[in-house]
Amino acid sequence: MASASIIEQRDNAPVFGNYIAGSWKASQSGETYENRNPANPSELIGRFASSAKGDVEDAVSAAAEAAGPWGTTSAIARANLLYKASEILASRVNEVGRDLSREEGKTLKEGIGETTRAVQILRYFAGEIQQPIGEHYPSMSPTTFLFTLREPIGVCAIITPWNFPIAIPAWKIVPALAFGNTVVFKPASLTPLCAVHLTEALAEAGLPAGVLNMVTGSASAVGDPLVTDERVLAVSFTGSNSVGNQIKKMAGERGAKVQLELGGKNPAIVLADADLDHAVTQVINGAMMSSGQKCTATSRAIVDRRIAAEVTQRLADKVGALRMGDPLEDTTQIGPLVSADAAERVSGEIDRARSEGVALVAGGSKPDGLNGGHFVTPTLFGDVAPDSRLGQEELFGPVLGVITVDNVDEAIAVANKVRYGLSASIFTRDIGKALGFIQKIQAGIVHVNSETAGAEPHVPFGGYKGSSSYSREQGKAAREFYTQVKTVYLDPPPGA
Ligand code: UN1
Repeated sequence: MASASIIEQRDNAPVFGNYIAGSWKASQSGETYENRNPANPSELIGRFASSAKGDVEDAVSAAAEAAGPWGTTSAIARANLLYKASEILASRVNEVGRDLSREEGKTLKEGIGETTRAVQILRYFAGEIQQPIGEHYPSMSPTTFLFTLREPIGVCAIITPWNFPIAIPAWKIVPALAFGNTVVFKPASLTPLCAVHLTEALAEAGLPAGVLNMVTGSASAVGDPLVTDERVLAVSFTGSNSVGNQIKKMAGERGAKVQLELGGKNPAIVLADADLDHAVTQVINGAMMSSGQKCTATSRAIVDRRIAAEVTQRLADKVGALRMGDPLEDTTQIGPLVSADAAERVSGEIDRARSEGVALVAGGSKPDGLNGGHFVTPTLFGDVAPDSRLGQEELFGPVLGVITVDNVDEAIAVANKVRYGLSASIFTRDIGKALGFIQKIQAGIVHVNSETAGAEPHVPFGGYKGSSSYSREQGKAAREFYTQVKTVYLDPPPGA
């Protein structure tokens, strides 16, 4: 870690500042909050600025001031800078991946993998920004040169969740900057260290002061003043539906452009002709990796009745064999949940399902030992009713429910009967059934014979129905959100 972001050492732990107008500084109040390792809460990772309205105003002022010059910088210069940031971050992948694992709790392998994804996003947009940014049209008039341009919007607010603490900030911030916008970044308060790493890589690559500003703190103290500031013209948010809907109201009401990525209740359909070994492995990966804390996680296995007993047994064997422990250990497959609150909430949902009589097949017990970390045992429920709470509500934890159906049509109907529509999988060897599923499933991301989670950086990402706000992120889709179109009618002066 370069030391610029550390503004002091207190009781042997670093204190990190906000990044505003090109410098790292304490919050105006000087207050900080603690960031602890969820696998071992006695480990204090650091203290971070507890910011409020005044800090947000400073950050927005800096971003507003930088917007003009940055928006007119050559795209090639912006591309070079992003590429340089990719190289800086690439040189730190192991260190940043480890910090990701320490503050979020996913395994080291996943932490390094996610950091590598952020590097890839920087590389991608360094190239993408060099692609055409307009179109040339024929005109009704033979002398008119009629074309479009894409221009930046201005100051963007980027509000990100803790579950992908470097990839999601990267896939929002990098295209925002690439297309000439300036940014005020409010990372999740549970994972500010990854936000610092990303901000540092961009700052060290030579980003001019004010182009990217990072303000840490709580949703109410930082998020609210940010989304209501009239100078913020676009807001991109990933997180819960309840917060997303508030943001939509607050920012949408005053005319800002708003992009929301929200929850999921993602199904994996397993048909009787599927390769069961493969299907079961993929379903478990989709449900349990990162302790199920992905909006793309599989939370419903919708299984053909003829193979339901066998699939449930195989899933149970795999769930029971998952090695839970310190995410920094090589052998660990499942780390803790991100916080005590998260672990308590998910355990509460498991207890509630049990008390409602849902069949517990594996897990469900409370782990002990493990340094007092916020662990929840991977859990499998059988015979889940599609309309029950477990069949409908996003749990955001290592919990999978098996739903039994009679045929592929019923499977798709059940899969669609939730308010979400982010990702969905089907496991089958039957091309006709796979094609039918692709056509009928209400989901923004569709997998045939692979797990519901995962997102390559160069293709659109987003959901149907309550999972998203119709806009898409990443790849070419990102430019739709981070630019506005200007249509130009260029005519020669009379007589020319
Ligand atoms: C992935 O599945 O790798 O918050 C990415 C989330 C999603 C990103 C998922 N927006 O979980």
